[in-house]
Amino acid sequence: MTSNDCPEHQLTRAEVDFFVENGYLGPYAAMSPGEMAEVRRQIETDVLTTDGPNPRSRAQSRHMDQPAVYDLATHPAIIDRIAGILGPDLVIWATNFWLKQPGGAEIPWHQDINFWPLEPPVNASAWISIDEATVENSCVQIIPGSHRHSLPHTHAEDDMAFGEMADPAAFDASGAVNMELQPGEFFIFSERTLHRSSKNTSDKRRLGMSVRVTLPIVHIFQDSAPLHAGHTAILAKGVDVMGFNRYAGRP
Ligand SMILES: O=C(O)CCC(=O)C(=O)O
Repeated sequence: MTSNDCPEHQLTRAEVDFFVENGYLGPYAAMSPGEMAEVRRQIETDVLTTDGPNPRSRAQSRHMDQPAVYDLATHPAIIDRIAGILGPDLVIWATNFWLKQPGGAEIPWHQDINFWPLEPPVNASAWISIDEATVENSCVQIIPGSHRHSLPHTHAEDDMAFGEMADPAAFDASGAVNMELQPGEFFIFSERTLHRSSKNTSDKRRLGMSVRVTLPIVHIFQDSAPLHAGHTAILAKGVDVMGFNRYAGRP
């Protein structure tokens, strides 16, 4: 699918400068909380309780088998804004749901690129809130400016959701920002922006989805965690003259 540029989604110079300086942008609304309530219902019935194309995880690559996920990932409010950062030719190479039930474990500070074999390492992610995400139910936090350096990662602690985390000695988290979002809102961040979410100590579920967007010139190696045999990407905008990826349309 190719989305048409909509003037209201075009980034201003000030927004691009903010992203360059801080490594994130937003929040923006892709849809209203009422519209997201309908998408949430489809995700609850068609995605969370069914097997998808990735045999390792129901949470990954559901753009391949679920129209609602494809439509959310390719939403023009998201893709047009990412085009303001990465340019006119965009590849959605992964989608991941982030379901954090009450009691759900801390996701430690990390830079996504530590886990991804993208070459060259270029990616902009959008994290879209499906439930309301607040400090109470463990919204994502980011550290502005942390995208300027690659940081060493080390073993995470046993009670954390990931096996690796950014070395706590290598960064200062005192300027962390809470990305509190209403359902249907999203923010954009780079492949190196440090982010985390705390343990969900509330009694409210927190569900979001990340859309991972790169360029046709980037090789996405097949052992990357979200990928699997038969994985297909989405040419979300523009053209791909490189031919590295397998693409599929709306399922
Ligand atoms: O949802 C979370 O708590 C973590 C999200 C994340 O790590 C990501 O989108 O890369």
